[in-house]
Amino acid sequence: MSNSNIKKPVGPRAIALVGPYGAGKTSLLESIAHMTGAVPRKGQVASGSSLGDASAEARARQMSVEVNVLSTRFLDEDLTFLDCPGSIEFIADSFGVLPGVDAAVVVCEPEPGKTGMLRPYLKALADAKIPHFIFVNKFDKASGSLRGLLALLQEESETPLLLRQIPIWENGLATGFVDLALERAFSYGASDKVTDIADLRREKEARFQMLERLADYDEHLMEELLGDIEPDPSEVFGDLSRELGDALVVPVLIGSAARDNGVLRLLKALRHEVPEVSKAAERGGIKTSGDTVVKVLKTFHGTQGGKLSLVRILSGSLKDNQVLHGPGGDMRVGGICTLSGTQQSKKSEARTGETVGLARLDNARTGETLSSNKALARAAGPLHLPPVYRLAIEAADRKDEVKVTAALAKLMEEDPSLALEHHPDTQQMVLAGEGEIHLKVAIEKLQSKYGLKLSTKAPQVPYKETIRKSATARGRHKRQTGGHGQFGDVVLEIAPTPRGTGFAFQDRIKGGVVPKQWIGSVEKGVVEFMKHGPLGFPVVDIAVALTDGSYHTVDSSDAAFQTAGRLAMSEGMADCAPVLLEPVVKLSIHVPHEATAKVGSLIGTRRGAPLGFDGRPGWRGWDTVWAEMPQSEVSDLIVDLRSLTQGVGTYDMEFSHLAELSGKLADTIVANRKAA
Ligand SMILES: Nc1nc2c(ncn2[C@@H]2O[C@H](COP(=O)(O)OP(=O)(O)OP(=O)(O)O)[C@@H](O)[C@H]2O)c(=O)[nH]1
Ligand SMILES: [Mg+2]
Repeated sequence: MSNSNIKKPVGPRAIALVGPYGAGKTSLLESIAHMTGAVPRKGQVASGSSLGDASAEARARQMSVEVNVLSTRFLDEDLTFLDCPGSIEFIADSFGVLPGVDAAVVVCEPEPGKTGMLRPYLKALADAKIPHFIFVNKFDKASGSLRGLLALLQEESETPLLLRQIPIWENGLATGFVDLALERAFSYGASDKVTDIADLRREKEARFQMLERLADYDEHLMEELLGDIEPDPSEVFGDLSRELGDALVVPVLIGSAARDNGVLRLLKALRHEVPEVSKAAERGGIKTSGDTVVKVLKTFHGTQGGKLSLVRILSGSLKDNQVLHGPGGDMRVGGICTLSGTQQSKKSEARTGETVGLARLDNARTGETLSSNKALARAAGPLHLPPVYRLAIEAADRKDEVKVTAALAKLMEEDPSLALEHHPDTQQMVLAGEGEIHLKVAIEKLQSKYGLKLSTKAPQVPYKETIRKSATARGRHKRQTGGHGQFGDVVLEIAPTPRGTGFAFQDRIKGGVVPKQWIGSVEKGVVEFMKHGPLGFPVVDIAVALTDGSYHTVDSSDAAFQTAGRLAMSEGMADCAPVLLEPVVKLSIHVPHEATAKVGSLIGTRRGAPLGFDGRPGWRGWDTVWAEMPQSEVSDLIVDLRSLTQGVGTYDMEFSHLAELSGKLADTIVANRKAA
């Protein structure tokens, strides 16, 4: 083969392993650790012995719940792998890591029914023009045609796929593969040993297709193909790295992480073809210069309170104790380390391209760009990941409340897709995030890391109430106790107003029967009453007029008129035909087109009203369905939506309006409120 395979070592590179849940990313990380000598013995996810997923929460579920880091050396180069969790509920970690890597490997299974799960990852990578491969893992279990799978994968990728390898089948099992760029066959087994290409015709055909695709972006190669001229290997390898580097094509490789099959070839492809860090810097709008520029990819909080920021050095170098400027302020680096699983190796400096942990960057947040040059510091971009699941939380022990708030702040720093919401009506503290497991893991971490226990329940829906009829009522407050008495007397007219008008108070007193200085007191009493109407909920959309009353020169007071106002309301509202109001939200539901009809029926079963649908902009083969739905029906909507869509369906929501609710459902809500 030509000397195109012999290349000068380049600077340290960072590669993300992303892709759907359970595809084998952490197993691939393990295989890479094993093959590059980073671990003495290969571990397994299933037996809880893998380098990644070391936390109690990950081990218990045998799934990744946050990014695993492995810095290792392959031949003469430094590579850092960032193994991201695949569950859609933890996708924030992938979004955090991707802006700082040189390339990503999208790991998937050879299952035609699961290709739709790749879309969120392929879309994010294509949008950001991040070079990426697809590694079809679990090929030890593959059957059926790779071509068929490729066609389905292509539907999920805006960027053309480029099949780099074809399997060698024996008795329905893949026993090796032909690398179409090298034109060599490898049989699976210890380090993929070279064998003969058995089916030359099939190889030639597949190779020609690969070259044709490359030639789409290389006129010279196209001319050669048209003229039946065999291109020089250096031209082919040159195109492979250039077109990967510009994210024009997505090379597809196959293998099995569990058996180390195809992993060596993957490593070699990464080594030869992944661009240097300057390309990632350029994507982030950073000109390489002497200035130190780092991107924060992830934030970890240790049990001992130590904060570690995982950063990629996009430009310049870094020394311990160096000062970095960030949007949150200046900070001094309080320790540098390389990471390999849970192991941290301290060092005093790091160079361009390295991915390292930095201690004590108190003012740094995930997504930010920090620099030695103040002018280059940048805030984190927005995370476009609306919460879709919520739980009301409470410290199991009341005296832990302050600690819980502090610990939650740390969890939210580690994971920007977690949020804490406080609703003024319900007075609940609500944890919002990407799904049930996401929140469960957060709550378990609170216990395992900080020893704090929480109790959880479904959040209350902020119902309100209003009235359907008008009424007039008198409130007379009179008390004679020893010295000073209390006296206030008012007549109120209560009337319904149109939806959304809130509350209006009118003073129609004539002849000073209620003196000016007590009018405000009456209104205060009315407002106080409105916090809990006859059904138990805040009252809205009413007008109250103060029409009459009387006072006492000695005994009348602010407090007495407030009480009188409250009394009149309590009398009058009962006669006003109170009715429950439930919040209705407007949903934009995003799903693959195949699921659109099913979403229509889902909306129906949840008392929703469909408002139409259209293609989702920028998402080929997806629709956005608009609907109105009572907020109470949305609480676990994501669960159904995901089961209809291989987990990729999602929604945005915004408050729309309050709608009257009566009948059995309303009676139950009111009864539950009274019992609470
Ligand atoms: N047969 C077979 N099984 C594999 C292979 N690679 C991984 N697995 C199994 O697939 C399961 C999931 O593997 P993981 O490595 O945890 O997958 P992951 O992509 O990291 O999963 P998440 O991080 O939860 O998204 C485990 O039970 C692995 O043993 C493979 O090459 N062949
Ligand atoms: Mg994993």
